[in-house]
Amino acid sequence: MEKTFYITTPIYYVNDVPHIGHAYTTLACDALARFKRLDGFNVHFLTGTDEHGQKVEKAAADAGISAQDFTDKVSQNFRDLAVAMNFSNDDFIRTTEPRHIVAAQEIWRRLLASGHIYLDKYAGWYSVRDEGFFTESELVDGKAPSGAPVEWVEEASYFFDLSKWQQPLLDFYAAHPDFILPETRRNEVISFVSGGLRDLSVSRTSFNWGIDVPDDADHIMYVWLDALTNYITAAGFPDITSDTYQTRWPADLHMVGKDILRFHAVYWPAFLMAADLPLPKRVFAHGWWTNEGEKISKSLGNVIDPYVLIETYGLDATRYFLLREVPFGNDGDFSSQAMINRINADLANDLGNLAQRVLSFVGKHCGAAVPTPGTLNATDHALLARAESLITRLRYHYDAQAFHRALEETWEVVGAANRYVDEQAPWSLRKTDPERMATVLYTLMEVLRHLALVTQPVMPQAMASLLDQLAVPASARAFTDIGAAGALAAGAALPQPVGIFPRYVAA
Ligand code: ME8
Repeated sequence: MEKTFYITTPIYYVNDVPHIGHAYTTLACDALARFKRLDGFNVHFLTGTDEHGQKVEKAAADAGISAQDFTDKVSQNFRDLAVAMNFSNDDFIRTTEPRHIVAAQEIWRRLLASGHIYLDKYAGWYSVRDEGFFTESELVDGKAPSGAPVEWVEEASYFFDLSKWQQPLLDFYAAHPDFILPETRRNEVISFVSGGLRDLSVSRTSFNWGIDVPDDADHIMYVWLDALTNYITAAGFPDITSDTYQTRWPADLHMVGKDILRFHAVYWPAFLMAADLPLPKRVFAHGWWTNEGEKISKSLGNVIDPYVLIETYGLDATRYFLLREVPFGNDGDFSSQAMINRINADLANDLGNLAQRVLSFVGKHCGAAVPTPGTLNATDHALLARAESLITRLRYHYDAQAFHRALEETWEVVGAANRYVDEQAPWSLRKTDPERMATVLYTLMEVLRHLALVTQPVMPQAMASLLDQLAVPASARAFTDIGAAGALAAGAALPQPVGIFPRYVAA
């Protein structure tokens, strides 16, 4: 049977310009999507924009244009970011698209028909920034827990009977211990749900920018019910008998920031259960970045612009840093010093230098062709075996979204290869034992090939360049080429080597 993998990012609010936080979430998904493709999965990687709601309506009004024109314009910023970051998403969904409006209205009809939605009146606090409802007791100093201002709302509203889903949700979490990760976040959700759930207001009447509630023109759908549904829209819902839906849904992974875990791990599964649809397999909540120790915010003016990072440090170095520096799931602090340290130590020094030394030596002294190895000794075999077996460990780490661990283990092999070069000193074997020199260099090139193959998901361009320099054909860069299957052919001509990771020198 074909192996499939459906992975999603949150859909981003279009009122914001894309910043490091958005880039980070999508980057993590991109690395995982690329890993799975290389590992033979049929991957569907979805991202997009969340375009309805009061927040976007306000932003459009402030910009003095219609909400539709506004969203058309700013949604493009997120597509542009995907190109700049070299994201490999297969689809980009906008909640204003007809396919999504059809899906959102259909899930509404299902919830209504099954008796889980009823008409009443809402009176309570609303935070436009969070697009969330709060009770008096949830407020902190008169604000939402996120610090966002709240306003009093009283209006006719449809409600979803969330209170009835407490036990089914708790049962589901218990039966699927990996549904919410990391574990600390899972515990937070369980304790929140255990505290009891209130029915949720799922329609609004006091503004217009949203999807119409079917058969009741006075109401628009609550933006989170609309937005969460994007994940099944892109899987082909409501055509649930289609091959597309059958192969994609349920999703393998919803990647989100910790700020929106409750929507994904409580509301969304409850909506799906009520609509009699399967639940996604996992929701992973990653942490938040701060900037040089400070919370990132527009008002502080310290928002990190991904374009500036790419321009300053290079795309692949930026991608590497974001996934290597912070244990995935934890909060992390961005500092330019930490970035420079990573670039100069891990990339320029450890991997870059290793590749450069080996390739330029082979270029000069082995006729710019893959050397013909003699018999490999135990040391050679041991190093090669480490490089070849990395994939088993990396599968495990990628499946746990532990990107930092995957990179850490890969760099342990980089370290072992550097020690091997120093010990074997191929440069001094040139005169004394050229056959042994060829064997050592061949072993090193094979190790570099493996390092490049498994690091492609994080640094696709740099690793493509390294594989080009090793004369690995484009058709031999999947994980099935690990080991003897894709071994370098002795005698193959090599191109002129070029550095892959320049040292960062402050301007
Ligand atoms: O919440 N560090 O959209 P949004 C890390 N439209 N990640 C960050 C971050 C930071 N400092 N700031 C933002 C929404 N993020 C809804 C989602 S899904 C059906 C609807 C990331 O534009 C993180 O992934 O506010 C967070 O969850 C997301 O941006 C919020 O994006």
